[in-house]
Amino acid sequence: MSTHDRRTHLKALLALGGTLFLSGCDRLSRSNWFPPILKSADRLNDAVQHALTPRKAMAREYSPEDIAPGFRANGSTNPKTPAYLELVSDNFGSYRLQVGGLVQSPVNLSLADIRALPSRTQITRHDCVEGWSAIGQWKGARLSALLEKVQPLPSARFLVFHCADRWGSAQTPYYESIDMEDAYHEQTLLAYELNNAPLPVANGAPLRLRVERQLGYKMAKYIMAIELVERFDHIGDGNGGFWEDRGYAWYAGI
Ligand SMILES: Nc1nc2c(c(=O)[nH]1)N[C@H]1C(S)=C(S)[C@@H](COP(=O)(O)O)O[C@H]1N2
Ligand SMILES: [Mo]
Repeated sequence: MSTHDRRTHLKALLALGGTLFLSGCDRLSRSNWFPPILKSADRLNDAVQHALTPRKAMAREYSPEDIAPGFRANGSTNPKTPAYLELVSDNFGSYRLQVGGLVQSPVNLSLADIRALPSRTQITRHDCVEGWSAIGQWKGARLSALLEKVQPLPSARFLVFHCADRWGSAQTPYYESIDMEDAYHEQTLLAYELNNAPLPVANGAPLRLRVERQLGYKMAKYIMAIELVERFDHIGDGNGGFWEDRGYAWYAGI
């Protein structure tokens, strides 16, 4: 598509989106169309990106021959906090994933519990905003299966992932968030295996998010807790993630 065609196409889609929004208001929750916190131009771009790429579409999957020989690690590669080192020392036997916030039934799951949830295996390409990509095979629990277990309340709009690693001298916690649409996507996983082996520490052991329609920084590693929230302006600096608090887009669609 030429730039001109793309613009025309986009305008048509936005007009259509507007009409659907007005007429579909009662049927669809508002968040299906716009993130509820429309506080910057970024949010408008998110809506535009939604219009251009249907969010339910599947990310491309690859074949075993495409798998990169060594999957690169980036960002934190070992949280090294006393609590995390203790988990590593007993091979994550005492690890518990806390899931709470706006849910009917909060849970506390061991890795065995998580492995017992319906799973999915997929070979996908990871794209980092810093300009590298790597293809890997991920196995993990479907996030939708976990949501069925905890029963989100109607007010829940986002999932916030709280991670074990801390950044810089201020020891700022890494965190990320996604909306319900991405959370229920078929390829969205809580991954515990990379290339047929337990997830290495460098890649986020024991559990990391795969949200395949977005860039690498959304894929929280070292997940310790998942909090369902209606808004995230009280968490960190209020932009929905560690890198978002440093200027990156909240919706990092690819
Ligand atoms: N907890 C945590 N998650 C994180 C990061 C991090 O530093 N800490 N880095 C992000 C970035 S920028 C990328 S590209 C991927 C890297 O995943 P990998 O180490 O498996 O390559 O993890 C993302 N998730
Ligand atoms: Mo990244």
